[in-house]
Amino acid sequence: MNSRAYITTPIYYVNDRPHIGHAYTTTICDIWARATRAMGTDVFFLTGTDEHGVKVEKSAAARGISPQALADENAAEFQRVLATFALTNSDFIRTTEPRHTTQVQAFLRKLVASGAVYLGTFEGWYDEGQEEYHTENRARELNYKSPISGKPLVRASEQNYYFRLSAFADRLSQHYADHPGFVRPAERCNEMLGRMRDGLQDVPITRTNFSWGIPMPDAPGHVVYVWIDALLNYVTALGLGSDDVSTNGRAHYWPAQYHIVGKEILWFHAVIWPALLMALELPVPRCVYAHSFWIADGQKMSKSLGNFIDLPTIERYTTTYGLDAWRWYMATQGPIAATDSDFNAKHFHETHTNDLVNTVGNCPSRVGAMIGKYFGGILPGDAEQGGSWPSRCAGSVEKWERAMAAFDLVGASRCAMDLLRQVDAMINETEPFKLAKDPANAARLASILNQCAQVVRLAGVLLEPFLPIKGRELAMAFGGVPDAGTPWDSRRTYGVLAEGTPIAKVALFPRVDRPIESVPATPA
Ligand code: ME8
Repeated sequence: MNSRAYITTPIYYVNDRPHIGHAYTTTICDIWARATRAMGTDVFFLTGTDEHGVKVEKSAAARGISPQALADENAAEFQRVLATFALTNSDFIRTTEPRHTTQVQAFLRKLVASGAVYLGTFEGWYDEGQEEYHTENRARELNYKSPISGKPLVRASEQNYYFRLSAFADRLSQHYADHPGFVRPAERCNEMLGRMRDGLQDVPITRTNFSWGIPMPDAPGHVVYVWIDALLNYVTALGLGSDDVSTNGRAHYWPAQYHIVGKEILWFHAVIWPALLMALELPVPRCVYAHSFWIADGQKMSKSLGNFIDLPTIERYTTTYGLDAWRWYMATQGPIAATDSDFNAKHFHETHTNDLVNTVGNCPSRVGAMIGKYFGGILPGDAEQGGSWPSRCAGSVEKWERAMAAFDLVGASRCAMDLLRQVDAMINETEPFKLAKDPANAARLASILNQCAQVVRLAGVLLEPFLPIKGRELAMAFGGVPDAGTPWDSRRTYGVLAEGTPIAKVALFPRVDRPIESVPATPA
């Protein structure tokens, strides 16, 4: 892992209220950011809001307010969500901020100057809801309907500025060939390669039919297409590449290690964005990672069905189960791979009970209770020096580190859980409560409980990015929280708890009696 890393979420549209999808992507980025920071990397984690475009203009008009007022209102709502979910983003960018708009204009001037952007006429199949054009082939594949809203694609033509995407076909293919992990998961990469084989057409990047956007420099009446404006957020936030804007000392974070996006916006990130960067002579991101979708009780979530898991619904879960349980469900049961995940109250409840109550909660509580009972809450010494644990733990930690680096959050979570399950197994096999009956076993008992405590502490370190609140409670109970500056090398190692360390009993995850009843969301 590099000494610094940059991870981004998509910037969310302000014409919509935050829902599980936004909370999901931001939460998985947060887990990665926390884990990667813990490993000693300087992480810049960016999220924000996408505030321009005809959809925002229309939603604002429908409410009789200005687009800026709508953007302000909903951007505030998105920022409130970050606070509620304890997300550790380094910055929040809004595309209506001058630091963004002036740099977007500077980038467009460069693109015009280099010939990558030109004025021309375009005709194609347009998805009005998504503000996206499709090629003839793709439109046919889609049955001339929007894959998102199901509404018919319309034939549209405009005189516009175009980005010469076609000129980058070879360089893009070469990049994919040279960097097999550029787009992940592999299923999504193949999908992009397939679509690229259909041919790349130049992309209109300005609009003249509305005004809520960044004015195209030196082209009165043209505003920058919202997608081009939006993609550039990833570099404007770092103050990158523009001569007219003073740098903000963040340029060294580029290129991004991970752009995490939903699969529906992968084309923009995996094809148009790298081509734009090539045109701007900037390095391309290392990995664009596209997760799949949450669906709700077996049904696609959609605005028209009104079944989005919205903030009030999410808050019922965080109030009942706690924020960490929410994060755990997002990270371990979510659509991080190529298939969609069903959000379901019963499944949430079972995951909470099995993983958190019965394992993450129960194991440390057992260990703490026995150290309390047999050693007065003070960690006894271990004459066996950990037995096989130090090497087993080192193996698990390495696996966790590799999984995290690869954005395999599920794999990383399993490494931590496995350690706790192994502790449970050791307790079940060695039966310390029986050993305790005979003083002749005192040394063996001390070793077992010392080893259990060491592993529990270590598992807590590996769990903390997922469960920041409970992870901290666990660390407090098992030896106290190390200084924020404690190097990863010592935190990741078996056996750092010294004999004599106070160990407290903890009850991290109280049982919840029954699942939350699924309340059908009220139609929007
Ligand atoms: O597309 N399951 O913004 P957006 C999981 N502004 N994730 C979901 C989801 C679901 N059911 N629904 C949405 C935009 N998401 C543009 C992006 S980036 C330069 C511009 C998540 O508000 C997922 O990350 O529609 C998806 O890509 C994103 O929300 C779309 O958010």
